[in-house]
Amino acid sequence: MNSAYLGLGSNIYPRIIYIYHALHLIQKHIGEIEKMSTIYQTSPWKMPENTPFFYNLCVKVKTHLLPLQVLEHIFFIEKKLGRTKKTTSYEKYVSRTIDIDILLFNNEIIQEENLTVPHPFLHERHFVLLPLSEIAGHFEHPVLKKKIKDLLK
Ligand code: PH2
Ligand code: MG
Ligand code: MG
Repeated sequence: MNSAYLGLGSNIYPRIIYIYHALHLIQKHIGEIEKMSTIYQTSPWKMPENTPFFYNLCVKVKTHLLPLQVLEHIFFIEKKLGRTKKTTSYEKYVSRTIDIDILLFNNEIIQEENLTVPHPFLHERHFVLLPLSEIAGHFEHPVLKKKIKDLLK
């Protein structure tokens, strides 16, 4: 059994509805949600002025799936919840109904064409570290070799 830590974010209204819908689909298609953080309202990070505020949270999911299979289900869920535009490297971030990111997958370090785990910006983002520290504070970041709660400081 694998442990996947996922980060969720929404900044298109009704944000809470998109988040609950996503949680339901994660349970149905990826696996049991074992832990869930507080849902925080956060200011948009590296996005244009006047971008609506986000709701962000993190969950721990128990899954039999492999990382790339989890990613496939995430794409399916994001699409089902009306996510239209994916950010690409040459674009700025855009508002979204739902974004689900794989933050950590067991202790694994993964470098695939379309998937990097741990998430490459995890340690830079307060909106990820704050909820993640609630459910994985003592988890050691497999690359940086520091606990999540210490990365938050
Ligand atoms: N996601 C981004 C870029 N900026 N800012 C906040 N507050 N929350 C997010 O989830 C977020 C962001 C790219 O995925
Ligand atoms: Mg994201
Ligand atoms: Mg994403």
